Amino acid sequence: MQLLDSSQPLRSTCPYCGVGCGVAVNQDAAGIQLVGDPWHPANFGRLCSKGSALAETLEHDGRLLHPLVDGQRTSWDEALERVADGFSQIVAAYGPDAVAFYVSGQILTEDYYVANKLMKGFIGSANIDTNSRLCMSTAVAAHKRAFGADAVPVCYEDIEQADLVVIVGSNYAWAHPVLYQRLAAAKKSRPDMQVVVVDPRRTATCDIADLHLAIAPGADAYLFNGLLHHLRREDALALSYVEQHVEGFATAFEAARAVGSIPKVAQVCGVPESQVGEFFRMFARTERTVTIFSQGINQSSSGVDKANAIINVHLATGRIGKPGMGPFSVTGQPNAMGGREVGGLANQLAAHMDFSDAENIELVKRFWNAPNIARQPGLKAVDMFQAIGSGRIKAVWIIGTNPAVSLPDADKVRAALMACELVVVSDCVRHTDTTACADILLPAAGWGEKDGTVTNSERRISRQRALLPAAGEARPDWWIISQVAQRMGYAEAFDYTKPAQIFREHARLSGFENVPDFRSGGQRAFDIGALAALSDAEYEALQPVQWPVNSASPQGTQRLFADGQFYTPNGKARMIAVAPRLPAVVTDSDFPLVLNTGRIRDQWHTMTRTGKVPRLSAHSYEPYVQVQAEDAQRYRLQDGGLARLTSRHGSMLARVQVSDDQRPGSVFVPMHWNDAFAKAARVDALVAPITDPISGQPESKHTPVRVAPYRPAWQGFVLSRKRLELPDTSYCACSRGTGYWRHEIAGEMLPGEWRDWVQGAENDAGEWIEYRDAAMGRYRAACLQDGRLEAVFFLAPDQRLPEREWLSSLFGQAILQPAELAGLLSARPPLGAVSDTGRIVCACFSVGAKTIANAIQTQGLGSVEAVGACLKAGTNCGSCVPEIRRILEKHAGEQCA
Ligand SMILES: Nc1nc2c(c(=O)[nH]1)N[C@H]1C(S)=C(S)[C@@H](COP(=O)(O)OP(=O)(O)OC[C@H]3O[C@@H](n4cnc5c(=O)[nH]c(N)nc54)[C@H](O)[C@@H]3O)O[C@H]1N2
Ligand SMILES: Nc1nc2c(c(=O)[nH]1)N[C@H]1C(S)=C(S)[C@@H](COP(=O)(O)OP(=O)(O)OC[C@H]3O[C@@H](n4cnc5c(=O)[nH]c(N)nc54)[C@H](O)[C@@H]3O)O[C@H]1N2
Ligand code: SF4
Ligand SMILES: [Mo]
Repeated sequence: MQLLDSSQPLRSTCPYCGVGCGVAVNQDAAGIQLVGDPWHPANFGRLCSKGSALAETLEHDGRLLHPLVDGQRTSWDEALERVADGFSQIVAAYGPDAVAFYVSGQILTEDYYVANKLMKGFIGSANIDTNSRLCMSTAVAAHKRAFGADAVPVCYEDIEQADLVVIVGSNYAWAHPVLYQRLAAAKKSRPDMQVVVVDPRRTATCDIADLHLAIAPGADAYLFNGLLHHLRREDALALSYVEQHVEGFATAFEAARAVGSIPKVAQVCGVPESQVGEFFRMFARTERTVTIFSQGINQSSSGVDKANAIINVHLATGRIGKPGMGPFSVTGQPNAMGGREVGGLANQLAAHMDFSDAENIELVKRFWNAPNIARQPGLKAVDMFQAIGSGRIKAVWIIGTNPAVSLPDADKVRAALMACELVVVSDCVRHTDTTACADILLPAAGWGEKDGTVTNSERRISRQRALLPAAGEARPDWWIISQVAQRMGYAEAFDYTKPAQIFREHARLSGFENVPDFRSGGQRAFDIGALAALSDAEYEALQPVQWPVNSASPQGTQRLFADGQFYTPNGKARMIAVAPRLPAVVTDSDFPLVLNTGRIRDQWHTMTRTGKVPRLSAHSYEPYVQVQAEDAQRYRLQDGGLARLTSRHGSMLARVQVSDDQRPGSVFVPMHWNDAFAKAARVDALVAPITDPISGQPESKHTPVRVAPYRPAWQGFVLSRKRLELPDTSYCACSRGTGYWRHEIAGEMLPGEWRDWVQGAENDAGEWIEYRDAAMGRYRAACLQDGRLEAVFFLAPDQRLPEREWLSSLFGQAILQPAELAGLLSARPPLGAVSDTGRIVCACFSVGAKTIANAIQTQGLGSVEAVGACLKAGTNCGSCVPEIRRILEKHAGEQCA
């Protein structure tokens, strides 16, 4: 692989989370080297485990390399023609609302702008929605209600400058690792700084928490209403600020008072009174407070109200617009913000304008010279897929997202796509659960191959730059969409030849008939008018900058609302009267547990990129369900056994992890696994398609389920150089190791003869050795070729199987030694071999839990730093530090040195 320019480090932005870290990429004799960009203001050189493994995702294996129509390779011309014709014909026959785009917070602003313009200005429907509906739409709606615009008040420095950081419904340590590290470093240097975590689970984020409120699922609005009431009683409000800059206080306060005082709040939140009291007192006495919130708030049927209950306490205390304070909705995807800026949600129009104002519609129509401007909001994601299912929408183009995995009620979503007349999917990857439903597949250029901009959580616009030539015939999304638009008859409005041209148009629209200073009548917060005149060279060299960037703030804007003026008609912020509600569907005797879902440390969403990287797949290699110990007992679930989870909508299988991090009555399952990596492991098949009435965001965190032990006829694992298609398994989870694939499997049907089954799966003409214990139902086999290990199979009637670590290490060898061969089928390493490292904790240096525990015990290590000095674990990206500390806590006092 050869960089486009290897004479100097190329700078770009990480394509994963909304922290938006800068990266610098170089090439030397050893290959492509990628490090954190020391100059980028989001990360100052830091990267997390995912970011630091980016270079390992660049190989072309698994990529979609050519356009495919009905599974057959075609030319771009043919494929684009087919898409344009398909959409045009359906629009002509059934009207523009019979088609839809479903796009993503992972495409670049330029891609997003073009897709939105085509649907809303030219096709004439607002049926373009995005996976941000599942992610940030709640925060968008709450910001608009409170501030009159979707504008994030704070910047990253505020987190470091705060004296109290409240983290609500966010597993910051795993989902925004570099920001978490900035916070952890600030707390270390200022130990008086306090951190409170509000989350039903004990997460890695609790590592630095002074207080963890393990709140009952969905109860957050009671907590924040209770806080508002408490602040009033304690005379801790900024009443003169409220007087001058806020409206709606009286009704918001009345609603809050209904929640009652601390004992009542504690009861409904399921948290000890003392903890609620402690939190309220901390909040009351600490002026510099930042409240971070994320999917534990947003993904809820009352998410908008919850977010406003949080914003209310900041407005009532005047803690906004000043250093070290403010409500902070952190964004998930790298360009969640960019999508909001172009107006890519179905209820937005463009550049912070929506359909509520006829003048805005005329303004956008004039600017685009649009023949068919949409005048009504389109369908939000969940409704859009229901309309696809009912046949109301007949053609859909999916760009940069994997809805067959990530939307609620995912089995229905998949069925809807299978039945839809025309499904076009643009992706970088050939085989995903969604590409499996497509009629036409368009190969998109991936990260490192395309140029454009993204906006991070603190409104900072950064460049993603092309580092490498595109794989195969892949093309950037903006190009693909523009080509289709041209073929639909809109040649002039979509004659784009480069992203800089699109960016300039987008910047111009943001400033079009907008007054740079909103205090003198400008209405739109999003204004980057000052960037409209960038030359191509200036765009190429664009440095990270925070919007607004206009004639009033040509260098960008670090913090909003410093002067207490908001984007509402009278300039005042609005407090909202919130009547708290619990999750829409409650548990009952059939479905007695609450299913909570979310992220793990080293995987990104549906794993299309992170799943390719061995060191990111070692920390968690199987879908799992975390269950609290008494619940495990009650439902007869065994740690390490398999379980079936069932809701009213679907079911799945997962490995049981018994853990006291979990609240009784609540279970947690990662959102990541899907058919491309597992069998029967899509958690969204279970999630109810219930949404917030204002934002349309699904309640992905609180689905009632039951969990029962799953006892298959046999279980086993296969380690193999190739990825295998295994016959007759009811459960399978594949993960990539260094030089091999790991398959954890289970099945209902015992094959007549294991040898045939095994050799049918690994159909290489190798040399086979086998061991069978018919009485115990155990079978083991290995395939070798010229002394090199090709595959091992371990099959048993239950989960009692040997550790995989030593066996996997044998794939690193060209020839097995006699002692290794002798121990192979008993999984017994020769004396002195590194055998069982345990589950990998440190992804950067591949250090396992058992190695760490062992070093703590034998060498008397007493701190994270000591573990780092001894094993290197935790010394690179730092993502594993919370886990190392927990291992230390567990083994404290066991030292035998
Ligand atoms: N490693 C990794 N990082 C990522 C991503 C990834 O896929 N992998 N994805 C990115 C994206 S797109 C997003 S949106 C962000 C999401 O980032 P986060 O929102 O931090 O991640 P989640 O794990 O979805 O959920 C956060 C927490 O909400 C808690 N929660 C559940 N119910 C409740 C409740 O009722 N109240 C409260 N207070 N908490 C609750 C969960 O237990 C969970 O710990 O992460 C981004 N970063
Ligand atoms: N149960 C449950 N469900 C959830 C969530 C949850 O917490 N719980 N979280 C929700 C949230 S917050 C989010 S953001 C979604 C995420 O869910 P998705 O968006 O469905 O997940 P990804 O795996 O990120 O999908 C991105 C796809 O785009 C492809 N891709 C990458 N780069 C490009 C590009 O440049 N161009 C194109 N055309 N394709 C590209 C990738 O290969 C991949 O197939 O999941 C949501 N679903
Ligand atoms: S925190 Fe990690 S995933 Fe997020 S942008 Fe930075 S390096 Fe990428
Ligand atoms: Mo997200």
